[in-house]
Parts: sequence; structure tokens; C-alpha cells
Amino acid sequence: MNSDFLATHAILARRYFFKLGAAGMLAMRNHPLLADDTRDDPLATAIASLESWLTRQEDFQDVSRGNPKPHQLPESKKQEVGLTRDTWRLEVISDEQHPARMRSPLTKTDDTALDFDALIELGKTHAVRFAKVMTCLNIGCPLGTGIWEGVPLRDVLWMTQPVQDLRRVFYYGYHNDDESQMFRSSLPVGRVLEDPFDLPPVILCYKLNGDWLSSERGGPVRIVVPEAYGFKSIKWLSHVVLSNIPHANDTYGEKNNDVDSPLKTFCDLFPIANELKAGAPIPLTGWAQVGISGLTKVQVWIHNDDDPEDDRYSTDAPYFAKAPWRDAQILDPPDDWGGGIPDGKIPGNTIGFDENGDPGTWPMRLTKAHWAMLHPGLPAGKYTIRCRTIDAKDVAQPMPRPFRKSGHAAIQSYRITIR
Ligand SMILES: Nc1nc2c(c(=O)[nH]1)N[C@H]1C(S)=C(S)[C@@H](COP(=O)(O)O)O[C@H]1N2
Ligand SMILES: [Mo]
Repeated sequence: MNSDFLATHAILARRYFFKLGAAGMLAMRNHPLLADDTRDDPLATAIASLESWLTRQEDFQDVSRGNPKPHQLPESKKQEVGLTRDTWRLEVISDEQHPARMRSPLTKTDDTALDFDALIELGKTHAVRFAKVMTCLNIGCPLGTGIWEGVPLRDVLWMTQPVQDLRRVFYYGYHNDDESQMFRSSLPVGRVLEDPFDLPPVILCYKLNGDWLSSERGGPVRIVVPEAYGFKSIKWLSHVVLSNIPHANDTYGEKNNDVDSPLKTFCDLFPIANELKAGAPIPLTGWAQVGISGLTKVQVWIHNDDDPEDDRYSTDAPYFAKAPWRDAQILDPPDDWGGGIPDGKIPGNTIGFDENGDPGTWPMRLTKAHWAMLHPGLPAGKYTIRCRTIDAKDVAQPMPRPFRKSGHAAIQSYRITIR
């Protein structure tokens, strides 16, 4: 661990204790981390070892289909199939089955397909960037958080001069020229043309955390849909199809997924030791995904497995609604956002942040927040730890949308033994 890293997190820890008021101040005064020593303090150690808010491109978890996976092709093959910045070209065409009427499709045959230089040129006047957590609808944990940058898809869509019969936009990327490997996603055209509820636009993304989008993250260009789960953000983008089809035709829909589901609010605990000492304070930290409905609280409940009274929480009230949940502390914005962005600072003109790189609201929708709690300690026994979010509409996880195939949001449980 380098000293910069510890310094950043010492600030985090200091903020945590300030927020706890008088008791926190007392704890802080005797706090080993603040005396440059993290070894003996469990909460300080836990906060100090938290992941950074932004994720380095190479540290994202990868969800890529394909045999071989397009990002693993040799450089020469990438050149050949347009998976490098100097060979990439995007076709924007009409759907043969459900044609949309457009005056000037962008095609390779007519040599009107959009190349990378033209996209960057558009970017000089039209580029936007915003923070977003990339999460797989089917995996319990976010894959990474980034500052995604690119040109709104609508600016390229309008280049084709669509006239009528346009209801849906679908798109896919390079898939080894094998139809069965195609991974396609789709959006109502309205979502491409307009940004409801103050959402950032759907973009043709070519930068992540200030660097060119890497091949593994879907470079040269991927779609990024701010409010959606990962499967809408198609990597190695090669085709955008304007269609009159009246419904979704996402590949992900074929596997029983709810393809219209925006990001949910939910949280989880970072792993802790499963055997702890009786009476010793228990440091708990975790993350929360801030979905479309925002986040106001993270709460923790530790249940004694032998306590018969507590059975009622699981039988009468769904999702442990009546359990004695206790509020954890949602951590403030970090000073260093991490992820490899220059100087650890959010650049100007990032949607949702001001000119100094400070967030306009916190926690920030469609991203992630970290939380911490110091439990005073427990007598010997077996326990189950659970955590849950309360969204900005005061709805507790996993409501209001508890179904698994619209995005993971189940309340996780962790068994611990206190000796
Ligand atoms: N072309 C293509 N795009 C894709 C995928 C894919 O397999 N092929 N996987 C999708 C899924 S299911 C997810 S969750 C995200 C993951 O993004 P990441 O690998 O950058 O973390 O990419 C999406 N885009
Ligand atoms: Mo996914």
C-alpha cells in the first residue's frame, strides 16, 4: 500500500468520525489511523482499504461473449475487422424487415460509414461525459464505475436524415462474422432523441476515465446507456439499425431478462472475517448502487440465529421489513476519485458535477456510494448480518422491483460466529 493511498483514506476516515458528532470526535482523537498507524483500528483499516470511487478500466469485471472474445483477437485481426481506432467504421442503416425511412444511411458500400476521426470531430462540439456504474443485470455486484465520454447517439442518427416509420433503434457490435454470436440491444427511438428525467444522453462512447476506451471495455466505440444495465451498452459497436419494429428485440430478452428495467438501488457488505471476538467492535463497510430512485439510507441488521422472536421478521413481514434495522453512515464524496483520472479530479463539464469537480447531489444517481458502520460488538453466538438500502422515495430494498430478472437486488446475508 503506498502512502498516497493511505493519505486519501485517512481523510475518508476523518470525515466518517466527524459525521458521528461528539462520540466520533472522541473516537477520532484516539484514532490510530490519524496518528499514521492503521494497524490496530478495525474500522479505520476497513475504510482505508475501500476501493476507490472510480474503477480503473483494467480493473472492471469483464462480461464479454464471443468465441474468441473480440478484445482477445490479435492486433492484425483487429485491424482487419475495424476494431482499432484507425480502422473503425460505423454503419447506420434501415432495418430490412421493418424499414424506417431515411434519406442518407451511413454505409460502407457508399463510403459514407462514420469513421473514428469523424466521430472525434463531432465530439469537439457535441461530446458529453458523465459518471455511471456498469452493472450486469444478472450479477450481484457492480462491474465498475467510470466517467464515460462520447457523442450523443442522436447526433449521428440525425446524419441519416430519417423521415418516418422510426420507432426503435437497435445496435450490435463485431461478433466474429457469426450470426449466432451477435449480441444486440435496443431502445425506443424517443430515448435516443430526448433525455427524460434529467438523464444524460445515450452516447457513442470512446473514452473512459479520460483515456481511450480499451478493447476489453468495448473500444474503439461502445454504446453507453446511462440508466440501463450493462447489456444495453453494446461493446465493439459496428451497426446501428433504425427500425419500425414496435417492441424490444434485445438478445438479452431471449434469456428471460426484463430488458426495460432501469438500474435498481441496492447494497452489499464487503467481506469480513466469519469468526469474531465477543464484545469486540465490528467494523462494517460496503457499497450501494444508487439506482434510478436514488439513495437516502443504508441500514444494517444483525440477527442472533438462536433468537426465536426474530423468526417473525422472515415470516410475517416480507423482506424483513420489521426487523430492527440500524442506519449506517454513507461516506462523503472522496477527495481523490481514483480510477486513473488525471490528478484524481473529475474534469470540468462532467454532467452532474460543477466546475471544481464537486458533485451537485450526493449520493449521485446511477453511480455508487460507500458506507461504513462500527457495531459496538456482540456476545458469543451465531449471527446473520444483513444490509439494505432505502431509496429516495423511502422504499426499502428489494422493493419496489423485487424480481430477479429485472436486476439483482436481493438482500444478502452473511453468517458470522462470535466466540
Ligand atoms: N458486443 C457485446 N457487448 C456487450 C456484451 C457482449 O457480450 N458483447 N456484454 C454486455 C453485458 S451483458 C454487460 S453486463 C456489459 C459489461 O461491460 P464490461 O465488460 O465493460 O464490464 O457489456 C455488455 N456489452
Ligand atoms: Mo450483463
